[in-house]
Amino acid sequence: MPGIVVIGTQWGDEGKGKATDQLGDRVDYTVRYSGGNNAGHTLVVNGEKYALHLLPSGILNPGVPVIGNGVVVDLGVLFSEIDALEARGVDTSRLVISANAHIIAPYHKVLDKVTERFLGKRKIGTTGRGVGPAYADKINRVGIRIQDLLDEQLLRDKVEAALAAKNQSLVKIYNQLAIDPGEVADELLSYADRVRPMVRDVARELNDALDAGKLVVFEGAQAHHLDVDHGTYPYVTSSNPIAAGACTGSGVGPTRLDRIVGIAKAYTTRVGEGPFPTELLDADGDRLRHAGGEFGTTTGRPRRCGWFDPLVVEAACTYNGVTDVFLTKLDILTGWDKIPVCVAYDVNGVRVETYPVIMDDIVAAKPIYEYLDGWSEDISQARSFEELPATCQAYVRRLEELIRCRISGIGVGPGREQVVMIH
Ligand code: 2SA
Ligand code: GDP
Ligand code: MG
Repeated sequence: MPGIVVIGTQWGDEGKGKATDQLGDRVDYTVRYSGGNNAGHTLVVNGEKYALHLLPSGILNPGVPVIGNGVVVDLGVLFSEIDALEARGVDTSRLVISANAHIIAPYHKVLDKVTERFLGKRKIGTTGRGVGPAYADKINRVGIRIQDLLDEQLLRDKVEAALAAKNQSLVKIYNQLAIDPGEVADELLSYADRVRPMVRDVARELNDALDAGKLVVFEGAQAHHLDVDHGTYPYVTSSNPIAAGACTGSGVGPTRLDRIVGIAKAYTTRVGEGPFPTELLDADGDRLRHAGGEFGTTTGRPRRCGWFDPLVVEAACTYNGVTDVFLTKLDILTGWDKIPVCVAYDVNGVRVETYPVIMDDIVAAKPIYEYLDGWSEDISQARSFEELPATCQAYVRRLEELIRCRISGIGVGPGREQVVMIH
């Protein structure tokens, strides 16, 4: 089983970081392949909490942490994250970065904020980290790549070219001051000496590792329904967090992927704008938010909360070829008398049993619920499926039927050891 991908099956924050970390010491490489420091992956190891934004969760394990070409890198964030981990005694010296990864430049952060403001009520609710504008430049072929840091004149020319048109719109459309290309280039170049030893041909290194039978884990950020191609467009992130993104974002072919683990939270959350059929705007939503600590790991924004939506998760499992699902935060559902689970949508009077492709239908979808029995016992100490209360087991089995995919593991708490594996 050398190539494993871990992806989110909902709208993010399912617990991908913990699930990746869980694969543990046997992992040789952990690869981030999409997104940037918009991600927030929280891990609790020996009671210590680590919130990672850009670095792969494997940084806490002995293997090699990798930033693939599909990631956009804010160099300031990269080094402050490295320095903060080093200060806590974590060895980050094995980190490698693809020469082809793109850089989030200071002007991308400015553009992210002003374009959101400009959109007004149509805003996306981005994290404001410059991620969308950096990917836009990549696709527009005016991006700055990690390898450009190795050639000062090339970097200066590219920054100047990238800023020419942007300064026009910053001044004329967004009423902002023009940005000085020389200052931007100086700032980026100030990181060059620290970056140089980490720069690699990541695609070659990963393929060699897979040839040698090493275990490579591709750690998704965000989730299927935030994917720019398959998510609730335009309320998505500007990259491909789906499993196929592991290939484009790191340089391995689809035949190298042996297992696709879909991470699903036992209820649903979303942060940012966009449709969310099972969202609870009442006291039940508040109860889930507070029980689950549902606040953005990166921005601190309260996450929108709702009941488990199997239509959402089934679509993600199907379109990603998910082999098995890891169900997280089941412990958070302890204490409800009845737990609603959505079995279909009412879309303008029509019963719909699979996730719709037309955005208007997703917006119009009203959940039709089935009510499962809850449980009151503390399950956080359970380590086998049989130790879970009968109604809790029945909840898991019913979700498995509805998402049409095997559940292979369950999270019963934030700690590394708080898992129940199902064989
Ligand atoms: P962006 O910044 O361009 O990627 O925003 C576009 C949309 O993608 C959503 N998005 C996220 N959704 C959930 N979690 C994310 N990471 C952080 C976390 C979020 C936070 O772990 O909690 O702290 O707010 C994440 N990153 C991007 C975003 O909300 C927009 O809907
Ligand atoms: P990610 O972006 O998918 O990695 O998820 P986040 O780290 O943003 O959010 C998941 C949160 O849930 C983190 O605070 C984790 O520590 C926590 N978590 C993960 N799995 C479990 C679990 O099974 N139970 C509980 N109670 N917390 C969990
Ligand atoms: Mg997160």
